[in-house]
Formats: sequence, structure tokens, C-alpha cells
Amino acid sequence: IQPVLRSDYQPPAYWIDNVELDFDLDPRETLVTARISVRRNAQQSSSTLDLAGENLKLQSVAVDGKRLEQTQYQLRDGGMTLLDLPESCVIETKVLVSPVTNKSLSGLYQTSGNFCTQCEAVGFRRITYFLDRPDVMTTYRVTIRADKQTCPVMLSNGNRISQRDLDDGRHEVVWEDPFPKPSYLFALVAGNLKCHRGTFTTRDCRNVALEIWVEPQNIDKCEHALVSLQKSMKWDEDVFGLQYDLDIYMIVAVNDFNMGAMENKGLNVFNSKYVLALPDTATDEDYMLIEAVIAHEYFHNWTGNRVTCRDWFQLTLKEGLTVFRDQQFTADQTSAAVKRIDDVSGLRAGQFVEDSGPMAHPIRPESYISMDNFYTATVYRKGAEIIRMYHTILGAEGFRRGMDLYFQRHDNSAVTCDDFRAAMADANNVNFDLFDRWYSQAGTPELTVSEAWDAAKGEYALTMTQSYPPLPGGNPGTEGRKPVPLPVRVGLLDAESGEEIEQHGGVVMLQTESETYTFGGLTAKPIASVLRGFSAPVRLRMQRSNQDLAFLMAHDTDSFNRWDAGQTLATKLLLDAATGVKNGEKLKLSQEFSDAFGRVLSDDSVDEAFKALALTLPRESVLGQEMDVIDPDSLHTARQFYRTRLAETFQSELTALYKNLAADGAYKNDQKSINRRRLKNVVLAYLSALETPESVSLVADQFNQADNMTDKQAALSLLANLDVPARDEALTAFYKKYQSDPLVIDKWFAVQAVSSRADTIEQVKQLTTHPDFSVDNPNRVRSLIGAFTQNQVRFHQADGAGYKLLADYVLKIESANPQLAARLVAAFNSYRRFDETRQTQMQNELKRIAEHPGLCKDVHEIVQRALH
Ligand code: BAL
Ligand code: ZN
Repeated sequence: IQPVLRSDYQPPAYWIDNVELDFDLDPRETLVTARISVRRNAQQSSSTLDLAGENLKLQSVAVDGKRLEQTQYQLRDGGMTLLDLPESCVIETKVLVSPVTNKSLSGLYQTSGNFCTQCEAVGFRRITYFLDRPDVMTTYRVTIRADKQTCPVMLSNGNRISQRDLDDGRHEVVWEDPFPKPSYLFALVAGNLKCHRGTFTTRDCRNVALEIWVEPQNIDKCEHALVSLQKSMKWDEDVFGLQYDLDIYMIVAVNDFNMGAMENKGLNVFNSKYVLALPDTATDEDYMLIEAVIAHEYFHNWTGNRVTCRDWFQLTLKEGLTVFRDQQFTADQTSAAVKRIDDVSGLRAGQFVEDSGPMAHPIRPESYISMDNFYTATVYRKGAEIIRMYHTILGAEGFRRGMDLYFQRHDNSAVTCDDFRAAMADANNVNFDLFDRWYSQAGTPELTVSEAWDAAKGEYALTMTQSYPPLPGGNPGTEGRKPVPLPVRVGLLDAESGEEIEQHGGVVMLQTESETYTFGGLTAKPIASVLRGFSAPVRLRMQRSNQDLAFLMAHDTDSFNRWDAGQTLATKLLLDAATGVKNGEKLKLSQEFSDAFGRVLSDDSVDEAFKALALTLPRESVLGQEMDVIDPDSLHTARQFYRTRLAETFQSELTALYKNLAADGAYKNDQKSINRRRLKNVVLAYLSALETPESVSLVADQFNQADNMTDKQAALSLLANLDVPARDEALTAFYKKYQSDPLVIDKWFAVQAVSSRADTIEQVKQLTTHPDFSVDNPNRVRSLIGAFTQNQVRFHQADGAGYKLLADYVLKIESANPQLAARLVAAFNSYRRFDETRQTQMQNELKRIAEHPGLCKDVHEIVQRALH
């Protein structure tokens, strides 16, 4: 299979001036008629046009009304070639597609009996023959006909311009989208849906109809999504001056969806997980994610739709930027400090791992076999970190100037990451040439910082050195990597008083391999706080004593570093403890850590959400990254030991705090209540580690009495780890209560899949035979198999049973849903980081998958990179 290369980009031979699409919807045989007005690209002389097409049954093709003979076009794998075309003409194709048998969830498919499309990245070619590439933007007029009984609602992009009943029990609707768009933003939805309506008045006083379409039984779960949309629209006006441009904005929630959501122009299609919420069925985290994803898709209207990508290698142009925008939005709605900590935790747990393994790639990749494999944490999350660095360097105003120039230059066009970088540079008269390296180099840089104190001169110096650790061979973007520009936010604290030394705070720019920054006029050696706010996406290496870390935990004025100091200290101690476990030593809770933990616990100056984060030990998967050879068992034992000992040491304080937090009364949805629930459930998790009859009762009581899903799910997760009758009682009661709500049943599968119990793999196997488990629904597969792969200690069980289970399911899913299978198989990507036995076991499963006859190209790409 030949990869597509970034360097091979060529503009298209023809442009498309407009397209008319007719759909005669039928579950098995939908007839799609496309009339495409094409015009030769003035820069090209070819009269040959390649149209992409996959899984289409061609009925006819005509040019300017004349049906072509089979000699006048060539059908090939993946498309059709038209020969001897005039300079401009109308190409009409008729094809049949089968939505009901399309389980790939790409192109036109059925979900819960409704019709739905997903076109990004390359799904439109599964609907009709087309120039299915993002640089071909055109206007669409879409006619949909379907049975009026089964499809009372028929939606597409833009404005509804006509609607009528037909004689045969069907009806017809016509939609027109005045904004030129690439094919990946096309959408069609038809079926039995109900609408939750709202409005938004733009700054220019235009009224926009807001419509959230869901299956009838979910109509009472849409208000939060609607309010989130209204907030997002307002925020984009306030912060970026960007207004919505159509008179209608629709969101449709569907159950079967590969992604989280999709920003189709005027008609977003969402995974129902990111729309539907009531306190009884959705957690505080679900509410926050819904708001963030609604915002993300809305923000794409400008960063993605109005200005789109020239080619798919530029994906981070829209995704990195839009993630950054949604992060800023959430920070403004909630707490900037907590949001930053959550985002960096996610980056470290996911993107750092990806960026050090076989799938490491620059945020602007150089090649792909399946583009769907590059909707990655690197393109999205690291991409957002690169955008954040422009913001850090330019400040909010300078960043806004850059955005304004970007839209002024590129509205209605398909551009590159270089165009964005140029707009930021030109609007601010700043040279961002070196930033190009962030787009072309793979891997996480390491920033090593050492300090020197000259008491005689009163000078304190920080020497910063950057380097790239080696990556597995063959990774594109690793040859000859050069230093990247790193904005490092630094602060100095007075070691006596703990106060900020104001004149020395700020951002230093490291542009070369190594530089020393000297801070003068000091009377005593300060304590440095480096990389505040995680101002650059690097691994920070700085030798610091436990005392200094504890000092920063107590005094740093930068909340992120205050939290991070605690995580660094905990990581050091937990890694030592894991070594102790391995050597058969008796473990001991570090007094320093215990003291620091106690100080956080009794500190009333911080908000509850921050305290919850500060009391949480680093995840096992994050700890594993710091080991030469990941030892999941020792790490798990060490971390459990710390949790239990901390719970024992602070049992009375934790119990008192829990009681205080649990006395809040009936559920409330305000930020303070959300923060308090977050802390309460962290405290409950410590208490549950005691595994006494009292602690089990406490958890079971919370489960039984909870009036909201946050508290219920938190308690259920804790019970799922235990071997007590209350566990089975709770799981049974939960299932019984929520069995008709698929999103809640996903939670039921997931809590069992991530259980730390030694028999988890047996339970997961058992659950794969449960009547509610289905390989056709991505949410369900992710909730059981996907969640299980995140359970480091049980997925990596020494006998390799977890690996076999994953490989079996990858093979079960790959031909029907390649995208989903490829996501799952990526759990093997870190196999080289484990001991030889586990490496061999995982390698053998990878080989078994690789040798599978007719393996889909998505999985093939991941597996062959892993085995390289
Ligand atoms: N464009 C795919 C879904 C998203 O990133 O918004
Ligand atoms: Zn996006």
C-alpha cells in the first residue's frame, strides 16, 4: 500500500463551481445523483479528471447531458477517471449506495434507523464520485426525497428553501448552502427526530434559529447543549469578534459515531454522548465535556469551515487552533488553573506516549496511508500547545491581531499552517521562522534546567538546555531535529517568606540548544518555579530536592506549578516505592510526602477542584513513562500502598472533610457545587482504600443515596474495585435502573473494565457476551474494550490474556469499522517499553493481526509502524 506524501501535493486539474445532489433515500439502495459543474484550473492543461469514489454502484455517467460509453471513462480502485473533458462542463453521475449495510460509519449510513453522514476526512467519496479533497470548495444544493412516515425530518447544510409532499407517500426537501465548502463538511440527516429549539441574536442583531435534533425519547436532555451553544456563540463574538453567518444552526445527536462530533456547515452531527444530559444520567465531567465539544464544533465555523485546510497534512491548522480556542473558552467558563491542569494531564498521559512511540509524527505529518489514523492527540493536543505558544509570546492582543489578519487574508479559502504562522508574524512584526520546526519535527523535547547561585554577586542563574530523545527507527520527522523556540515562563520565590520576587517573573525565550539566564540583585538563593502554566510542551528535567518541591507545593503563586511540584514529588517517591516492591522491600510512606499531603488537605485558601487535583496521585500510566522498563505490577502495588497509607494516616481529616462535603444537600449545578463534588469523590476514593466495613458502607451509601450521576458513578467505580457483596448489588441495581439508556450503560461497562480487581479480564470476557455488548456501536466498544486497554495493571496481565483479547476484537471489528479497529490496536504501540516477555507477547499479537488476510489499511498502517 502506497502512502500519500505531503510533498506530493498538486492543485486539482479542475475546480468545481457548484454541485447539485439528489438523494432518493432507501436503507438498501439509495440513489444519489450528482451534477457537478467543473471548470479547468487555469494553471493546468490536463483534460483528464480523476474523481474519488469508493463502495459506489455506478448507474450512469453523463457529460453536458450526454451519457458516456464505458470507453469514455475508466473505473479504478478508489475512483473514476474521465478523459477528454472540455474546459468547463457539467458531469452527472448516478450511483447506488447501501446505508443499512455500511458499518464503517463513514459516508451515508443508518443509526437507530435514521440516515446520517460522516464525510471527514474522506467519507464523501462513499456517497458520490467527487473531487473529495479539502482545497476544492463549492456551493451545494441538496434535494432529499424519502418516505414521509419513516423520515419525517430531512436535513442538510445551509437554508431550507423548499419542501413538498410527493404522490407516492414520500416527501421532498431542498437545502441550499450559500457558503462554498469542501466536501468533508457536507452532511445529510433524515429520520424520526424531535427538535429542541432556541435562538441567538448576533452582535449585528441577526436572529439565528438554534435546533438540536434527537431521537424522541431524548428530547428532555438537550437544554444543557443549547445553553452551551449560546455561550459559545457569545464568547466567540466577545473574544475574537467572530459572528455566526447563517440564519440556522443545527446539531443532531446520533448513537453510532466514530468521532466525538463533526462540524459540518450549519449541521453538526454529534455523538449523543456530547449532547444528552440530565443530572441523573450525566456526570459533572460529562456536562463539562458537552459544553467543550459544542464550543469546539461551533468555533470550527470560522477556524475550519470559513478558512479550511489546503490538504489533510494541514489538519492541525484547524484542529490545533480550535482545540486551543475551546480550551480558552472552558477556562473562562470554569477555572483557568484547573482547566490547564486537566489539559496537561491529558497531554502527558496520551500525547507524550504517542510522541515517543512508533506513531510519533510532527503535528503536520509528512505521510499517511489512512488519513483517519492522523486524528491524533499530536495533531489536536500538541497542535493546541503550539498555538498556545504564539498566544504566550504575543499576548492576547497580539494573538487577536494575528487572528484578524488570518481571516482578512484567507476567508473562504483553503490554506496551510505556513499561512497561519505568517499571519501571526506579519500582524505583529515578529519573526516566527523558527516555529516551522514545531510543525516538522516529531517527539517531545526535553528541557533540562540546572541552577547556580553566586552568593558573592547576589546572582542566581538558570541554564536551560533542550534536546530530543531518540525515537524508534523509521519515524518521519526525527532526522536532524533542531532546537525549537521555547517560551519558558519563570518565577522566583523568596526561600524564607515564600513570596514572589516580582521583578524576576516572566517569559524567557530559549531559541538555541542551550542558554543561561541570570537574575541579579538577590540577597539569598531563591527557589525557582520553571515552566509556569506549562508554557511549552516539553518534558522538564530539573534536579530538585524533596524540600524544594514541598516548598513549591506550599507557596508557588502559579497554580499549575504548585500542582506539578506535588506530582513530581509523588512520582519520585512512587517510583522508589515500585523499585522497593520489586526488590521485596517493606514499603514505608514518605514523611515528607505525608506532611505535604496533610498541608494540602487542610489548606482552605484553594478551591475544592484544585484541592482535588492536588490530592490525586499521578496515574499509573503516567508513572510508567518515567521507568526504563514499565513494571505495571510493582507500580500498581506501590500506588495502592500509598493510597491506603495516606487514607490511614489522615482517616479522621478525610472523614471530616467527606462529611462536610456530603452535607451539601440536593444536587446543584453551579461551579462551586461541581468543585465540591469533585473533591468529595477524591476523598471518598481514599476512604474506600481502607477497605473496612465502615468504608464500604460509606461508598455503598453514597451509591444508594446519590441524586446525581456524578456521585453515583464515582461510588460505583470504587465498589467495582472491591470484592464485597455491595459490589454486585450496586452493579445489578445500576443496570436495572438504566438499562434503557445506552450512554449510562456505557458507564456500567466501563467501570468494570477499569476495575483493579485481579479477575478483571475474566469479567471483561464475560461482558463481551452480554446481550447489550455490540461491536457495531463504537461507544460500547470503547466503553468495554477501549477502557480495558487503559487499565494498565490488568491489560498488561503477565500471561498475555489481555493482549489476546484486544487482538481478537481488533480482528473482529476491522473489516466493518476500520477506524475504530485502528484506534484500539494503537494500545499495543508502547510495547517496546515493557519487559521482554510482555514485548514478545504483544509483538506476537501484532504479527497475528498483520498476517490477517485482507486486513484493512487503517489497522495495517498502525501495525506495520509498530512492528517496524
Ligand atoms: N473535525 C472532526 C471532529 C472535530 O475535531 O471537531
Ligand atoms: Zn475539531
